[in-house]
Amino acid sequence: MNGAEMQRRWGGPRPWRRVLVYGLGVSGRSAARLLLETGAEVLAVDARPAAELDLGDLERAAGFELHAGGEPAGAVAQRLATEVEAAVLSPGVPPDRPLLTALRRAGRPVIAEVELALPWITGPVVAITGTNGKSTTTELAGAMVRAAGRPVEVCGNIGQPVTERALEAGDHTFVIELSSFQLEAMPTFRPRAAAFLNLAPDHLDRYPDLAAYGAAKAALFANQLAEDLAVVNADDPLVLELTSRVRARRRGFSRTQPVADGCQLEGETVVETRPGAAPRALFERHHLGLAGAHNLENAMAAALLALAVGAEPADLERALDGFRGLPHRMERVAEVRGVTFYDDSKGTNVAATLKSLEDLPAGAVHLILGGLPKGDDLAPLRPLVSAKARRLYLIGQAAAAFETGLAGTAESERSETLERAVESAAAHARAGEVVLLSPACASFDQFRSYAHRGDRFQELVQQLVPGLEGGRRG
Ligand code: UMA
Repeated sequence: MNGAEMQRRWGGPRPWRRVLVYGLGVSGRSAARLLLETGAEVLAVDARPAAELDLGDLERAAGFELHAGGEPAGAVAQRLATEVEAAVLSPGVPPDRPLLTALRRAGRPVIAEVELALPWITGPVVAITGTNGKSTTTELAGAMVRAAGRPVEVCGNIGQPVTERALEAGDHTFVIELSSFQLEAMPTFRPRAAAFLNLAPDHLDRYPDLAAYGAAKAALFANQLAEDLAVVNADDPLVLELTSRVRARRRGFSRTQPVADGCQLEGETVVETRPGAAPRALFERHHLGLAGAHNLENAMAAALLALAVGAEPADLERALDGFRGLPHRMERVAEVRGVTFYDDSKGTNVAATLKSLEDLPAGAVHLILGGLPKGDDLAPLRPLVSAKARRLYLIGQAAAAFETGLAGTAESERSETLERAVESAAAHARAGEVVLLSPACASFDQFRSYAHRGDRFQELVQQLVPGLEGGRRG
């Protein structure tokens, strides 16, 4: 990239010559690579010791200086704070780290990895946030834009750093999943179309309350103008309240009520409504192969986003036909002697577990709950657990809290481990019933991630299959 091109892309006071990259997970490593590409020097900080970091080619890159094993203090911290012109922080790094606070006080920008990527993106940008359903909606919107014949990059919190895709394919349509952590440090982000799917208690270990968490998400719309689009869940009063003053055109989606501008369910058809125009059918519900009311909402939001960047109704149906869902989200693992096993390990908060229970048969669910608590109130679970669950299997650090919080709703046992929970649920479940792992908790007390927990669940279920069918085979 030549100097003029770089200046055009960076704009303003950029490019920076020396930048702090805080956190060297997937986002930090990708941000460091982009910065080195621009000719900047990268001073990188990570709490983990160097031996635990997976730096690859960065380790020997010219202009890369590593400070591993904790945030530097004293003279080194002083040097970093005075030398760097800006900092890029990874989503998992709390923004109040002393070094970052010092930089902000000195007037240096502290930005998210996604913000760093923006000058490289010349194609249309679609963004998705919300407590639950983000990844499914992001994948669906990406599939719909792809079905319309446009080259698409699906990235962000879904697992692929935006800086990586922006460097390689900045002129494609970007469909970006954003967490509240990322949105906290994106001062110039202005998506062409953006969706806020829902808001429920989550990450209350990082935010003081739901209002602060919601406000971080609503920042998605802060820079939009009247010609942009804000897609909101018309059935979620918190989302409506947080977006009541957006400048963009606000379009709603609803499963339960008519909306003036957006889309609604009429019988089995999702219909688009526009002020002053005749309604038009977008897609028939049966094209969506995913179970759950929440997945219909996700598909409605994805449709409104995709329409905003050039998709047509026929593209939406084609994309839905080919969409199989994401791993660990109400993933059907096996059916054995009439018992269906679902892996919903991504159900890491109370609201997600509620959505997953909603469509399951009454009194027939063997529900595996627990893990690392996130501070959610368990009371909202009580009515649906009473209605749907036949038996509860409680695991991890949260087992005792669930036992107390859900007392009297359904028979329960302290299985403690996932292994014992699966074994016991398989023994208790009868034909027509369901075994569901939807823990309403984070996984880090017993697993590396929700994916690790889900993979282990699937392994355990597969081991049980021959046993349930009559006699274990190995
Ligand atoms: N670190 C520090 N100091 C700290 C905290 C972390 O140095 O105080 C270091 C860690 O030692 C580690 C690095 O920072 O080396 C990890 O950074 P990170 O936690 O930001 O993880 P990444 O690997 O960069 O992944 C992040 C997102 N992770 C989080 O938000 C926690 C990924 O979302 C995302 O896919 C990826 O960027 C690409 O955008 C994961 C997630 O759990 C899936 N997201 C949460 C969610 O969906 O609920 C928000």
